[in-house]
Amino acid sequence: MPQNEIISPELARHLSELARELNRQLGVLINRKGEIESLVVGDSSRLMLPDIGRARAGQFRLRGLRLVHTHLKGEPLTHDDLTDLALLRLDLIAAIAVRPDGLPGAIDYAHLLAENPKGELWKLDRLAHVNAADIGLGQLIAGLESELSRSAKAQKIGDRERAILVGLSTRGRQAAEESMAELRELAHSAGVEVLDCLIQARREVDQRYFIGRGKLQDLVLRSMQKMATMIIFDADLLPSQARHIADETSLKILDRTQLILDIFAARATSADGKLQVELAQLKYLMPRLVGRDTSLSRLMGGGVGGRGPGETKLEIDRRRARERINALEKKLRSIADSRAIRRQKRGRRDLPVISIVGYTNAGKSTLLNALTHSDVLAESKLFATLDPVSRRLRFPREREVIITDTVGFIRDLPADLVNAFRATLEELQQADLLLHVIDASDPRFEEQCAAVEKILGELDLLSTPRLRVFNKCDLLPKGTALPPDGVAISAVERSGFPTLLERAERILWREGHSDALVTNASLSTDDAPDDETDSVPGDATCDFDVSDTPDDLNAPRVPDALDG
Ligand SMILES: Nc1nc2c(ncn2[C@@H]2O[C@H](COP(=O)(O)OP(=O)(O)OP(=O)(O)O)[C@@H](O)[C@H]2O)c(=O)[nH]1
Ligand SMILES: [Mg+2]
Repeated sequence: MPQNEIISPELARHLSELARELNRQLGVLINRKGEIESLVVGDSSRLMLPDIGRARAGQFRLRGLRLVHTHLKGEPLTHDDLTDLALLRLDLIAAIAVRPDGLPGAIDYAHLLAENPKGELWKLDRLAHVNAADIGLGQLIAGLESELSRSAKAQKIGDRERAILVGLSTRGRQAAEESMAELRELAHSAGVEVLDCLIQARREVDQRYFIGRGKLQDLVLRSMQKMATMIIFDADLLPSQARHIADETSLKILDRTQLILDIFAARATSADGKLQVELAQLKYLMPRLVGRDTSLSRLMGGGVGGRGPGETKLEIDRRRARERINALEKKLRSIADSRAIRRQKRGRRDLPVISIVGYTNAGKSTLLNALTHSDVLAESKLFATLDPVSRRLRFPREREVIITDTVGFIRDLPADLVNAFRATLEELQQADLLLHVIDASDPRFEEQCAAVEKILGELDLLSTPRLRVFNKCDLLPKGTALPPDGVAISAVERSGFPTLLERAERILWREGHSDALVTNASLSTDDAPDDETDSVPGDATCDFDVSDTPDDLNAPRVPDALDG
C-alpha cells in the first residue's frame, strides 16, 4: 500500500505521550513501506541522528527515509532539522508539536525542492492535526524524484567537474572580485565548469571552516541543489581547515594552489615537467594526508620499521608519498646537475640569450612565435606553456640570439611549485636579457607586474637586464598612457617589433656583453621578423611608437631605465 500519511495517528500519539513523559525528543526514521528503521532518543531540545551516511555529490535520488520527530515546545522546524533534510537527502522531515497534555498537535514538515528560479532549497508546510496527515506522500516523493532527475539531465551532468567558487572579502570587495575573476579563469583553464561564484563578506578568516560553519553548511546545501561536484576556495586553505571542511561536506574541496597544481599536472608533457609537478603536488598534499587516525597509528604502530599492526591506510599513503618525494627530489637533483654540467660545457656561449618571462596568458608564446615564425602552442588558457622552448632569432647584421619562452607566472605562485620548477627556472639565470611581457589590456596588469617581479626576486634575477614589453596594445584605445619605461607592441598584429628589437639589441650589445660589438645603432629592418611587420599599417595604439616604419627607429624613444 502506498504510504500517503506522514505518520499514522496511533504512532504519533505513542511518540507524543512518551516524549512528554520522558521530557525528551523522540524520532523515528520511516522507510517507504511505512516500516520504522530506527528509533532515536534525544534530549529535550534536539536529536542526534544515527549515521546513515551522507548523500553523494551530484546525486538526485532521495534517501527513501523520512524523519518524524517530536518537538516538546511546539517549535517549528529548526535550521538543524532542515540541514539534516538536505544533507541526508531525506524524503521528508516532520516535527510533531507535543501538547502539554501529551497529545500530538500540529505537524510541521518540509521536503526538498528541485532547482528553481528563486533558489529555494525546501518547501515548508503545516498540518493542523495528526488526523489529517494524509498528504499523498507517495505521489509527492515520486514527483519530486522525477523532477530532480529531470533537472539533473537538463544540466547535462557529464564527466566534467562542476564547481562553486568561494572567496572572502577580507581585503575588500574589489580585491576579492578581481581575485575571483582570476580564479574563474584558472577553473576554466582546468576544464572545470563554474556554476556560481560567491564572495562572502567577513572580516576575518574562520580558523576551522574558513567561511564559518553555518555558511559552509549553506554552501553545501546550495551545491547539492546545483549538483556541484566540488567547491573551490579562492585562498590557500590550511591543512587543518581543509580537513575540517572535508569532514563537514561530501564534496571535493580544492583551494587555489591545488587548482594551479592540477592545471600544471594536466599540461605537463616533458618528463622533467611531469616530475616537477608531481613533486609539487605531493609536497602540497603531504600535510593534508595527516588524518586524525594517524596519531593513533603512530602510538600503536611501534613495530620494527614502523610497520605496526595499527598502521592505517592514511599512514601508508603518507609513507609512500614521502618515499616518492625523496625519489623525485633525487631525480630532479640529478637533472639539475646534468643541466649545470651541460651549461658549463657550453662554456661561454657564442650566442646571447633572451628569455621571455611574464604573467600567465600575457602573450609570451605568441610573441616568440611572431618573432621566430614558429608555432609554439599559444592559447587563451592559463599556463598553456610549461616546458621551456628555445628558438634562434636573427637580428640585422647577422647578429643572432637564442630566445626562450618559459612557464608563466601567477600571483602567489605556490612555493612548492616554484621550488619544483627551480631546475627549469634556473635556465633563466643564463639570460642576458629578460623580456617581461605584460598584458597591457588587463586591468590588473600593475598587480601582475608586481607578482612577476616578486618571483624574479625570489629567483635572484633582478640584476639581469630587463625590458618591459607592453603587449596586446591592439586591444587598448588609441593614446592610452602606459608606464614610460617599456615598449608597446601587439604580438598578434606584429606591431612595435622594430622598436622592441632595437631596444633589445641595444641592451645586449651595448651593455658590455662578452661578445659585444659596440657599433652605431644604425639599424636596418631587413631581417625576417621585421619583414612581416613592414606590411602592418603603423597604427599607433598607445603613447608609444608602435608603428613599424623604419624611420621610427630614429624617433625619440621612451627613456630606458635599463640602459643606464
Ligand atoms: N589581442 C591580442 N591578443 C593576444 C596578443 N598576444 C597574445 N594574445 C592572446 O593571448 C592569449 C595568450 O597568449 P599566449 O601566447 O598563449 O600567452 P602566454 O603568455 O604564453 O601564456 P602561458 O603560456 O599560459 O603563460 C592567446 O589567446 C593569444 O592569442 C596581442 O598582442 N593581442
Ligand atoms: Mg605560453
